[in-house]
Amino acid sequence: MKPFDLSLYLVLDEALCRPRGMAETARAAVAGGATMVQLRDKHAGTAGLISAGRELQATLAGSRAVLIINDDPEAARALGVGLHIGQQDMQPREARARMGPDAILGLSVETEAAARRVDASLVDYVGIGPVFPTSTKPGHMPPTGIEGLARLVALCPVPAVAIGGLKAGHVGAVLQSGAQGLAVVSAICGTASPEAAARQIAAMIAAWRAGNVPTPA
Ligand code: TZP
Ligand code: MG
Repeated sequence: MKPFDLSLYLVLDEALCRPRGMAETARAAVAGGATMVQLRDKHAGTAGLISAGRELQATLAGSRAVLIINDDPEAARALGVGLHIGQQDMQPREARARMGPDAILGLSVETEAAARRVDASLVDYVGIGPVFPTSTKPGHMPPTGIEGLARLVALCPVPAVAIGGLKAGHVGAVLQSGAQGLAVVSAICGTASPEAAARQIAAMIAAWRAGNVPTPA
């Protein structure tokens, strides 16, 4: 088993992290309980991702948070971290061949057809969504809703993290669906306190797992 924990998965958005910056946002979120951090910057290019990734690695050194790069195997390999790909990116087989057997590989899944195609010998986890409409990803696929999320989770042969429009108040419904965690952008990036925002979600996840139904703030 590769060591990763999908409980609270921060996806960084460079613009939403201003003026604090992605590294400080990630540091604060991890201090608050984020377990994974994905560097997702569609405009950065490989050199930009490697440079931002190095800063994140330095900032997160000593924490248990796992770093993942979106859609750039060359940058992920240079950094020695995991890779997340979407349905429009390279095929999982090619991504796995480029990353080697030990790297964490995540795949976005939006539909039942895509869920049925997930190959557990290639992919380590799936990101399912968007669960709800979100302005963070313009032009996204139709939202799954919580029922759709549960259906897709059940179809996927690997652990799932839910994404899209998720806030602290969704923790119970998301975990009830069978997903192992919540991936969020705006619920942490660009909030007044990314640490407090992460801490609130992480506390609700812990409470739900302990059998206490969390109450939305
Ligand atoms: N993939 C599906 S929805 C989404 C991504 C990257 C954006 C989620 O952003 P937010 O702000 O958590 O709704
Ligand atoms: Mg992509």
